[in-house]
Amino acid sequence: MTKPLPLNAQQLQALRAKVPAWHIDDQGRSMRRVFEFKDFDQAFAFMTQVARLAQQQDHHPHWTNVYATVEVVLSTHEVGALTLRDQALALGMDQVWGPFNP
Ligand code: H2B
Repeated sequence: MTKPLPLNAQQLQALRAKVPAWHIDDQGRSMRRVFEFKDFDQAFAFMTQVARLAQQQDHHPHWTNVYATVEVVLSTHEVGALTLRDQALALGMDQVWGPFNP
């Protein structure tokens, strides 16, 4: 796979509009979202679905799970910045989240 490009300022603005629930750092290096579930079972079911998506996209989240909370940080390690790969994974995660939203 060819090396992806960091998102430029205009692309970062567009990304903010597409995924308003995510916090994007000022330098555009990473984006973060905390997902809160009903219980551990729901949190883990979400992670299982996202894990499959990440494998399909060959792009993987940095995440932690504590009981019903999943904290996610996305960044493209290869370039040390946000790229379209992070955008695609964030959009996918927001979609997976839909039915879990209490
Ligand atoms: N995930 C993330 N978040 N950043 C990467 O740079 C990355 C990845 N690289 N998943 C991928 C896998 C790379 O190792 C493979 C070979 O494409």
